[in-house]
Amino acid sequence: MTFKEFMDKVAAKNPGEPEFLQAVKEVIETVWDAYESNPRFVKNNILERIVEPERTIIFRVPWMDDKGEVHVNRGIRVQFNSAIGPYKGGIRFHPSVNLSIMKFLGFEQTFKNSLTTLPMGGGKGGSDFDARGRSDAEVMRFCQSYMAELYRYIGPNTDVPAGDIGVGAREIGYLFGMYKKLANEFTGVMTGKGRTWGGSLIRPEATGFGVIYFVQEMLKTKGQTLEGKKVALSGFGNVAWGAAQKVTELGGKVVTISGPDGYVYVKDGFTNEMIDYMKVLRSSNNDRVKDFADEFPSAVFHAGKRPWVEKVDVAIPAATQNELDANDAKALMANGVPCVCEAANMPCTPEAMEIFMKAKILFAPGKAANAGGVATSGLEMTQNSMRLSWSSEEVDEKLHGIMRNIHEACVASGTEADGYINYVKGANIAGFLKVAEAMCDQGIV
Ligand code: NDP
Ligand code: 2IT
Repeated sequence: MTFKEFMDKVAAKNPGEPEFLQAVKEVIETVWDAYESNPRFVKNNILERIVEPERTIIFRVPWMDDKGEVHVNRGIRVQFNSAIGPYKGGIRFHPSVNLSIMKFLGFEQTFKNSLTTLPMGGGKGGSDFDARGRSDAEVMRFCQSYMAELYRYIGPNTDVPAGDIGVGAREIGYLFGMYKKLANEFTGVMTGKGRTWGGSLIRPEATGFGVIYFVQEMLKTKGQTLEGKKVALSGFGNVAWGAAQKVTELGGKVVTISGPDGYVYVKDGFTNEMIDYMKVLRSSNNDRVKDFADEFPSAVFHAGKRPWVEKVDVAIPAATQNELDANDAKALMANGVPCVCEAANMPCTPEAMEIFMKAKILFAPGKAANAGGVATSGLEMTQNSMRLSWSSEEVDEKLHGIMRNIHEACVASGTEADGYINYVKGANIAGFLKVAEAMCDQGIV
């Protein structure tokens, strides 16, 4: 079979799933040669098996609002691959959630988790629930209804969900509480838990910290550091917040964050007070970064625009999939950007990625750079199993080590003849090989 024939087959089997097909194409294209040259993989038909989720659960989530009106949302959990460990991956609550998005995320998660070197398979879940304007009690009832169905399919050795867009500490609390009640078991079935009930220190910051540790390694390949560098972030959520903290701590300057209404620019870099305010903004269930500019006079608000028009040293998309397109990439390149690192999952469109990689600038994919979040979830699972908790320093040190290892794995599998580090290829090959070998070892299941 040629690569085109393979993709045509996957497209015919998964109609109306553009994000899933985009993710499959990117991964399979880069591992194609490694696959074809391995007779064991071919004999076991690993490629066709690896793009098919092991199980997909779709369920009704009915709930009542504060006025007594009944609403129905759709719940999804894609248990994508359990070759190297229990399914592991976040839950996303956002009105845009659909099967295509869940499948792309579960697919990506499989390779990301493999890169962490921890024993975790890939999964993802979510719902099209929109928390905007909803009271705390409404969010709680929704989470309880969601878990009332999901609890049958998960468990500490089966599937361990965590947070993602729209699912933070509050939602994890409500989801975990309902699981505990239904299963009559206090166990590490979710990660991102509160500190007093089994959560790991550093987990809230881990994704953002990990991204910046990865950026440090990328810059090191050019003999550079983050000191004095201007960094553009998009989004204003959990990941952007963690990244902003670490950039600032390392002497870099965060100059932008963004929301659906536009972006804000702070010429001299975010202060710690501004970084703290990002959390306030996120937990307000309000998606306007204009409020940030109203709060801080030194922040300039640009309505309806994305931050990629600014001249920066490092661009870090940290909001959502396909948020940085070819025009944005051209704008960044016109300003001579030397480094782009994905913090969100698949934030750059394929056209944007091509522009960066053709120009041979430093470019890292989300599945490598944002793996620190799930890696720290893996560390939370370990602590839960051992029934003890590590200090912040211990967790941070392990996280840092994992991010350095992922960088090394990308260099080892992705360095091209002219010395250019193709991080996309490196991450995909390193992540794929381990899962494919495990699938071969375990027979046709
Ligand atoms: P948050 O919910 O904390 O923040 C998400 C941000 O993205 C918000 O600014 C949100 O604004 C924006 N956003 C979400 N969906 C859309 C959309 N369809 N269009 C435009 N903007 C959107 O989520 P996180 O910070 O946790 O997640 C950010 C990214 O990082 C996601 O891609 C996620 O998958 C990825 N990620 C998260 C990890 C984690 O540990 N949390 C780990 C690894 C990756 P609004 O909702 O108001 O539209
Ligand atoms: O995309 C991701 O890696 C996450 N949302 C984190 C998943 C996890 O299980 O911690």
